[in-house]
Amino acid sequence: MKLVLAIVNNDDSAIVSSALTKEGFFVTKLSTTGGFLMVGNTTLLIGTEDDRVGKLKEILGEYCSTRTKSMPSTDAFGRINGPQNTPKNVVVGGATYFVLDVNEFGKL
Ligand code: 2BA
Repeated sequence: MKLVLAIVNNDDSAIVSSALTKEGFFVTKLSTTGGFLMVGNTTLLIGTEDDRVGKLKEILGEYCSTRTKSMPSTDAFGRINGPQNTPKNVVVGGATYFVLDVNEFGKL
């Protein structure tokens, strides 16, 4: 069994969660914040069988699109990011995911 952590854009989280549950995946949504842009995103926790990870990634790819976001003027520690008044953009997502081995899974 695997635990997939998928960090997705807030705007995609509802549609991707519905698509996952419709395909029989069990999903937990966490409200999270990216450390770089310091804006909200959504982390999905999905426990699933090894042979379903491919299908899961397919759904993430289908429903999570990339976006260009403006960089904040200061970083997570309040330091100034480059010269002031110089707008910088970064490409964010689709989905960033981690696949972890699960030692034990249960429901009591
Ligand atoms: P943020 O940390 O807010 O990062 C937003 C975007 O800013 C990133 O998009 C990337 O394009 C850029 N970025 C982040 N850190 C950077 C750095 N140290 N130097 C230069 N550019 C940087 P994504 O890579 O698509 O990441 C989207 C969100 O996924 C991130 O939001 C973070 O919440 C999460 N994430 C991405 N990689 C991660 C990792 N290795 N570990 C934990 N969380 C990660």
